Amino acid sequence: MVKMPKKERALGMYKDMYLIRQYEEAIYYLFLEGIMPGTIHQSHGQEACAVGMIYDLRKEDYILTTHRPAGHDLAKGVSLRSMMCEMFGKAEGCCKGKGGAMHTGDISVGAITANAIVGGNLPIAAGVALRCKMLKTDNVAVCFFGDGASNEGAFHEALNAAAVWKLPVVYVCENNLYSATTSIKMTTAVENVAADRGSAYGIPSEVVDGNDVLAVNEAAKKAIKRARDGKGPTILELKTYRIGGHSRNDACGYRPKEEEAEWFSRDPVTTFRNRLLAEGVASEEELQEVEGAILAEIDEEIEYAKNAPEPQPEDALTDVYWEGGIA
Ligand SMILES: Cc1ncc(C[n+]2csc(CCOP(=O)(O)OP(=O)(O)O)c2C)c(N)n1
Repeated sequence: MVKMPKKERALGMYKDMYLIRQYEEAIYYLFLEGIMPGTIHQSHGQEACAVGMIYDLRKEDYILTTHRPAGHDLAKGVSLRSMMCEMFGKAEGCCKGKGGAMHTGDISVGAITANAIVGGNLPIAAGVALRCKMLKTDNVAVCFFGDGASNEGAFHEALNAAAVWKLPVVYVCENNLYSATTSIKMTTAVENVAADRGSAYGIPSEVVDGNDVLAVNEAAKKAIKRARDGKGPTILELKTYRIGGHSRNDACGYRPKEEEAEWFSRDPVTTFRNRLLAEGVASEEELQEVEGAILAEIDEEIEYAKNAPEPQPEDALTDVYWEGGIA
């Protein structure tokens, strides 16, 4: 078990995980009530992956995420207000209301707009890392993807390029055992879908408990340092589990109940909360105060976003490529 860090750092990690959990819970109910348009792919259950990986990144470092981006984006510092406005399709959304749940991000904090094409962000991450290298910065790119994405051709092409060019990129497979509704047992012959394959490209890898924020953070620090030091890419495979369905319409009938119970007993947010209490890092009252402040902030931003201005019809013609250039 990784040693508990100092109080400020430990509480910082807890706050980030709690914010992600509660943001996604709130969004889920707004969808069910029919108040919010579109769909959502929640990352609840996978908060430790986002927070452990991103906690020590600099603002100038980049993340590249997927159709399940909320946790990564919030952890990287995309503002809650701009995330919430994006979910309501409002002009103040991080993508001006044009992206929705699968396309959040904010380049000003290094969160490259999420890419919902499974595996599509892996070669882009190699390109981002190549740019960091060519400009002689020591910034790094961290690229998240699911176990399903590691069966895409783009995964193999990106890994090969990243290895050959020793790119400053960390590839992070959040292995939640399912690609949408299909069990990994039906799609993949190796046990560690990303890590076992890294060796084919000469990339070092590590398999980590993705529900333990401190374990993820230990592995992240090593991989990020390796990338910053010019030693090339690493693959981390974080074993984790979604709490809910693939998207909001999925009741998860395909998952064995015993499997769910086993993983739910290791919920990353409650496990870390219990450890904070057990090791005397924070009292119950302190944690409730932290949690109350986050819940109040989320409520405030929901009200703000509901009343925020809509994009104008002419805005549909900006931020698009056309034959004359970019509008
Ligand atoms: C190229 C491509 N194929 C199929 C889809 C439809 N699709 C969206 S998410 C998903 C499952 C992806 O599974 P995984 O990579 O394991 O990520 P997870 O959903 O588990 O986070 C699929 C098949 C897509 N978006 N892009």
